[in-house]
Amino acid sequence: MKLSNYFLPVLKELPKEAEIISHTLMLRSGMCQQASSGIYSWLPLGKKVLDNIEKITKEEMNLSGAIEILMPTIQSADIWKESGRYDDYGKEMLRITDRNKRELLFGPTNEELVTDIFRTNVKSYRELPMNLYHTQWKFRDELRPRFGVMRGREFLMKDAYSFDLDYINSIKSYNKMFIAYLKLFKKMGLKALPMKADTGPIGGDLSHEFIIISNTGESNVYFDEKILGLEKNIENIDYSSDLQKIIDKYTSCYAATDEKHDEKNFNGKKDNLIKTKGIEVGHIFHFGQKYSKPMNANVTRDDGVSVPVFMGSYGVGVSRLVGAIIESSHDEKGIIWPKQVAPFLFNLINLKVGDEKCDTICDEIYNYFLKNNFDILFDDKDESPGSKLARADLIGMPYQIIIGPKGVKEGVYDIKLRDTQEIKKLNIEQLFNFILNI
Ligand code: P5A
Repeated sequence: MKLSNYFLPVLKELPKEAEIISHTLMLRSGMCQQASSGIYSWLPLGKKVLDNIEKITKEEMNLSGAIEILMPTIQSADIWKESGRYDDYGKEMLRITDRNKRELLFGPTNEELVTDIFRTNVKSYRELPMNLYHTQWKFRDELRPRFGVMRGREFLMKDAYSFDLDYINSIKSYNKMFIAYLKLFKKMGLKALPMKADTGPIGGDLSHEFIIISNTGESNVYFDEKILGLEKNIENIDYSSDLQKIIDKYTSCYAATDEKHDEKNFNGKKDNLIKTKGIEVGHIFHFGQKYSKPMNANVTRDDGVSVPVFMGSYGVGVSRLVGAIIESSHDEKGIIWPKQVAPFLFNLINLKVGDEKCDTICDEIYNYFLKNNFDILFDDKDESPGSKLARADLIGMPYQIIIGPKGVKEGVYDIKLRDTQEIKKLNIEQLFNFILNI
């Protein structure tokens, strides 16, 4: 993609409305724009990151055996009245009446709707276990939308819902999602720690939040530092192995959010208890028959008896993650994208547009990328080298290929690694090899 043909509305000034660095950097690098309080339009760079996060989440859901569906954003109030949550949800729920005076709502979550889909279609224990998921926009009329996409009113969530015949099997499904979450956050280049959490309006007897440690996080968290060293090779864990053993390692290590924290339950060395702040990027729940009972989502057992299914639900904050990743990966110059979610891996920068030799070599490199199907952002704008380099650091692609008259003369080109600032000097052949080996 040539920058001259792209839409990257970078801001020169510091946006006044931003309170935290990720919000500032998202606005400055032209990733998103506020449409109204807590509601954002996603501009091309932001949309690419959102898609990358969604893709990683989907891939792991599919590997875990979950099946993708797509439910609508608008739901009927009737099913929420059946579950009993219509009144409980209060002012956070955006309620709508259509032209026929039917009560609708913009879904804040989908337990009721997925239970309705399940009960209409599944009648026998033979079809279990089942896990249905989708990635869809939610609306919660938050009292204090803030920090940009981190606490929005409209936000993108991946939500999965498990269905099992009994308690024991539903815990197995919960465990599977527990592992899937550890894996998918790692695939995004993040360390998310599972912590005992409050179940809030979703309900149930068991829940874990997945927390990224960050000073700007809204949650106070407490954990035994041992948890940081657990399961270093989580990506190698097979879903068919004994997951309970791994879960036990985590749950026996103290880690709790504010609501669940009780110093009496921490029996490690006092110095090992870390008190800090974090960002909740995922939350998993086990709530058994809370929805299936009132909504009559029953299956027949092998002895012919009909029983309400056991359920859990599992959420990843896809749009929140865009901000959360920036919170945990930036410096004073701008964003440092982890490779796994970067909008482009490479940023090719022509420092002297109009110089015949610089233009020729840049075209050669750019065409090489196109030929090999690599995504690259090519800064071909006729601007000062200083502002081009500052913009490259701000938007934060992992590799900058910097082409200027001096390098062209010597036949060596600079590749700058955004995270360490290291500069490699490579000739054209070495450069092409470097690209192919990433
Ligand atoms: C789990 C899936 C649920 O809604 N029902 C379906 C369950 N859980 S949750 O904890 O309420 O939300 C799941 C994740 O969504 C993100 N999130 C938000 N992101 C941005 N702005 C918000 N206002 C917001 N609220 C929740 C969080 O990452 C949360 O873990």
